[in-house]
Amino acid sequence: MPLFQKAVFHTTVANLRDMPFDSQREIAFAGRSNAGKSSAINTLANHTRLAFVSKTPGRTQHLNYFTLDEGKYFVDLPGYGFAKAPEDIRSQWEGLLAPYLRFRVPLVGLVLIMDSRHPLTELDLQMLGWFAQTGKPIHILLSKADKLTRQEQALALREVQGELARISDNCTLQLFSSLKKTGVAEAEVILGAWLDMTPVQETIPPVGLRSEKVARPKNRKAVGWSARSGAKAAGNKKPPAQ
Ligand SMILES: Nc1nc2c(ncn2[C@@H]2O[C@H](COP(=O)(O)OP(=O)(O)OP(=O)(O)O)[C@@H](O)[C@H]2O)c(=O)[nH]1
Ligand SMILES: [Mg+2]
Repeated sequence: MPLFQKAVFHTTVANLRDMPFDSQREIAFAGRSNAGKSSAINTLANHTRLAFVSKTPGRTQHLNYFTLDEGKYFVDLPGYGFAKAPEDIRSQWEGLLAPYLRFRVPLVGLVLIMDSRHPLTELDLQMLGWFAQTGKPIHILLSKADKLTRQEQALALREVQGELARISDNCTLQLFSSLKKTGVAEAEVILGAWLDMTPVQETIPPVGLRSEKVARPKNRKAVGWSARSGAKAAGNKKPPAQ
């Protein structure tokens, strides 16, 4: 089961004073408008319409909180780089985003989404350099990887990795596609560790028991214990009293 499958929408925040007070750990998703932030949240949550996705850039306007587990959140941020009036951009950045990213105590790390076809734009570099000063980690998703060939993907990874090495030593990187749902397990490892959430391991029955099930005669009921072979498999336990 995907680690963030339980995600549900919690609240939209337009003022710092309205931040959820019970948050212990949260991860913010930032990046250019249209880079695929909301889509990435939906993909990680294995959900189609949790965060609002749109072809029109600039649709996510405030901070959208999604509860993952008690006191743990993903936060979808408004994108940057979409032409709005300069005074709107400044007031949103100075009044909400900058203080949030700089001072929010439960914020444990930033996921920076960059379109794998146009990574490291001027604004991405500004964001990277600026957030790196908090000392908190950054995980980069090179999004829309489905639009690149394998060769181009490898090249994009290598090039961005090279640039990052010069900017920050607290930064990790991977390819991601919401369309193809690739990169989810890789992201879960990093984000799960930040949030102190561990993937639930599915219990796979021992090989012997699986083959026994296949070999079971058709007319025998599927019970957990069988007198002939089950005692051994069940650790020599007696069958429950009838
Ligand atoms: N091919 C492809 N398209 C994608 C992928 N991820 C997102 N898109 C598309 O890109 C567009 C923007 O996606 P959003 O998730 O809304 O982007 P956003 O970064 O949240 O955008 P803003 O909220 O405007 O900042 C939509 O049309 C998505 O369907 C992907 O992995 N592959
Ligand atoms: Mg969005």
